[in-house]
Amino acid sequence: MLPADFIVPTEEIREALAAGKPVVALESTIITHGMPYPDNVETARMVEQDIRDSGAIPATIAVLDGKIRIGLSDEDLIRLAKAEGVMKCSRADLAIAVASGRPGSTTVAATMMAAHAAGISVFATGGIGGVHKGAEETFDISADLDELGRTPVLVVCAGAKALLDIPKTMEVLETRGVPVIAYGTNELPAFWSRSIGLKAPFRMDTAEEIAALLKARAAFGDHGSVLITNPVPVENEIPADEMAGYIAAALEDADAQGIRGKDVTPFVLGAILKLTGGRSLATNIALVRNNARLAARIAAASAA
Ligand code: PSU
Ligand code: MN
Repeated sequence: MLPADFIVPTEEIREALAAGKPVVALESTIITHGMPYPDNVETARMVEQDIRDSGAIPATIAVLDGKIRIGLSDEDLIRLAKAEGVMKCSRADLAIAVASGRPGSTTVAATMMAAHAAGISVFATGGIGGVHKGAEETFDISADLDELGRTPVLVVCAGAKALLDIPKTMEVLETRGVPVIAYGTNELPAFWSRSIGLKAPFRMDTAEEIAALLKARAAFGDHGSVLITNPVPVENEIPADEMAGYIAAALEDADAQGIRGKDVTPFVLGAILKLTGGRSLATNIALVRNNARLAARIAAASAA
């Protein structure tokens, strides 16, 4: 648990949580490191509205002025999107951003930590981090996977990005005890693509089924996440065979330029954006909004 004085929810979110109303957490690394300005700000606003339209209250999480903010005003959002030197905060960085006063955006791992500390149990994102290709050499495995194993916040994503080693990512999730549930499909979605030819471990078709699973997990005192993989809408998909070429080129470029560690994901997303002539951004926006709507329905079904 994080110390309460460092966590500052908005009035609306504090009241909603006290009243047991559905709240959905949102990450902010996608704003600062995942999308260019001004698409990032426009997307963040649309995603918040999608959550409201689907019956829940959005809580975008970020670090500003030494506080973990649960819910951002429009001024805060613009400040974060425009700030220089924003820290990409995973578990290891969150307290550093708080203590130093530097602005920080939260990854899936840090958003889960903050959401849990604030009492929020449903979270929507684009794609989770995972085991990078070549991890047997680099040991580059996202802290998102450990966080999913330990923190009881349900995460709705569109799958792991296909720039990762998805079979290895699935193995680590299984080892960490994270149920991976595909929503409305037997296939494992992979972010830009609805299928990469891998079967999902489990399938569920309604928000109510997922809410019932959350109750069952809580009943046996289980402390870890449930990961929902929600396929990108068909009309916004970029098929896996087409993505494979862009991903290979972007990874080669990253390697040639010596990009390592936490810079890899933002660099590769930027390179893919250029290679696809902006099409990957439209896909990214569509899948985040789709995830936000499903997360809101799960939060609402859990609160009912
Ligand atoms: N998906 C996106 N854009 C992003 C990310 C995911 O479309 O910016 C971010 C998420 O915040 C995720 C993080 O938690 O990348 C993973 O980074 P790393 O691999 O360094 O742990
Ligand atoms: Mn990493």
